[in-house]
Parts: sequence; structure tokens; C-alpha cells
Amino acid sequence: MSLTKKINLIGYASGIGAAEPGSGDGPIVLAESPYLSDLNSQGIKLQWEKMLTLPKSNENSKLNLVTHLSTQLATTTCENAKNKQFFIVLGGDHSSAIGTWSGASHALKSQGEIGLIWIDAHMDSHTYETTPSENIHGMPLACLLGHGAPSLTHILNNEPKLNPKNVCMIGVRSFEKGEEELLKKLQVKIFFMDEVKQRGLDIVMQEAVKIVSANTVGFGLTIDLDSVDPSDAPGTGAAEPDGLLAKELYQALSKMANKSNLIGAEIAEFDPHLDREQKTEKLVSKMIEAIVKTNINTTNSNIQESFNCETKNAIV
Ligand SMILES: [Mn+2]
Repeated sequence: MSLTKKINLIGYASGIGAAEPGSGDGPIVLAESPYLSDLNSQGIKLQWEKMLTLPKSNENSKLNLVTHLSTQLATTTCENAKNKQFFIVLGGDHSSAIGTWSGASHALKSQGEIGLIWIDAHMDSHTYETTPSENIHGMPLACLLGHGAPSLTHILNNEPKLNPKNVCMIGVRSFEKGEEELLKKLQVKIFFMDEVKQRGLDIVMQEAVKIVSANTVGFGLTIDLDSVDPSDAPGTGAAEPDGLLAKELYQALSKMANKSNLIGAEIAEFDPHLDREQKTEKLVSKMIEAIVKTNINTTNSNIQESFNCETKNAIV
């Protein structure tokens, strides 16, 4: 296999959506990681397109700051999706998903809806009305489905970015009532961790790909590292026991071979301060390798350019 296609990496260096901000350093550490450089020496052309960072002054609210970064991120992923350029967003806390998939959805809007596979221990589907913590990384899926703070649901356009029919969650095992009620009401398909253990990640992932591909022009993949068992991924802030094994996740990602409708991917919540023996850093690199090796020769050939990705309302 000739590995010549370039992959754009986009860093979301912010952890302010989480209880502890350590994941903000995740992409900074990954940008210097020898494990990622090793991939380049294997012929995988990873190229850092952007490292999004918080403004220096701390005068803005967390909501304003996340809105600002999400808008920048959305503009970036929109350009990539529009140009059929495969991208991987590296977090940072999982509020990154708001910008990442708002941008991809906006880029392809004139052609159809996008799907999304969401691999996570949590549901990430709170609004300010239901959240016990007010942490924005507990809200991104709700925002993308059109529920939540207007500044976050109106990134690039005012429409919901995802149709619940085109979304699948995998690995969920810790959640609160309010977010569960929202996802139930919207009928989002959830493969809880119990089912994943029973049936195996491979099978579940294949079913998920079918669901998110059925009525869409392409789909994305967003992975919270807390979906993985803490023994394999200690470097994440909201670890939950009884998670996916790193090996099975890696294999499942590899087996998504050559999905020509995969638009891009995202790996969030890497906190280098909590990592042990660079286990999680190595895991992120292996996950990138799995995703990239299977997508190196693909193009989203049915996607055409239609409009620009600039934002109309800059905040901060
Ligand atoms: Mn998450």
C-alpha cells in the first residue's frame, strides 16, 4: 500500500470545558511526541494544520471562550471537509466536538446530512438546564443536536448540525438522568458498554457504521479516551472502570477499512499530566495509525465545493 496521502492534524489546546484543565496540554504534547513522528517515518504524512489555543486574557466566560474556539475549529474542519481533506482533531476536552462536527456538517449541508459515531463512557448530552457541573465537555452532543446554549448551537449556522437518526453512541456506562432523557426522547441509538462486552466491539461498530451511513453523505468518528479502560488509558480526566480494551478499539478502528464516506476523526480528553509511562500518548498514536492506514487512499468523491466557511459572528 502506498501511503502518500496527507492527513491534517488540528490541535484543540483547551481543557476549560472540563473540571480540570489538564487536557488543554494534550495536543501540545502530541505535537512533540516521538510516537507520532514514528508514524511519519512509516510513510504516513501527518501534518499539523493548526494548533488552536485560548486567548491570553482571562476576562471572558468559559462559554464565550469555548464559543470562540469552537468557531475557529468549525471554520477549519469546514474547509477540510469542503476540500475532501481527511482531518483528525486532537483535544483538548471533548467540547472540541461542537466545533469539529459543526464545521463538517456546514461544509456538506447543501448535499445532505452527516452521521457521527460517538465512542465515550459518558453521554455528553447535558444542557445548562440539566448539568450538575456546568462543564461544557458534558454538553457537546446535545449542542450538535440543537439543544443547549444558542452560542454553541449556532456555530456557522443556526440549524441543528446532526439529525439524531444519524448518530450512534458506543461504550456508554456513566450518565445522568437529564441527558439520558434527552437522548431517549430524540431516539439516539446507544450501544451501552454491557452490550459491547456481550457482542464485541467489532460487530457493534459495523452496525454503527451502517446506521450513520444509511441516510448521510458521509460520517465522522469522535472518540473520548475515557471510553477506554483506565488500565489502558490512564491519561484522561473522567476515567470510568470497565471500559473498552485498547487492543479491541485499535482493531475495530483498523477494520473500518476504506470507508470512503468517513470524513474525519477526533480523539479527545488526552491529559498528559495524568498519563503513566506514556501509555495514553502511545495509544493515541496507535489509534491515529489505525484510522489513517485504513483511510489513506480514500476520497470523499461525491462531495463538491459549494460556499465558504467563514464565520459571520466573531466573539472575543
Ligand atoms: Mn466525551
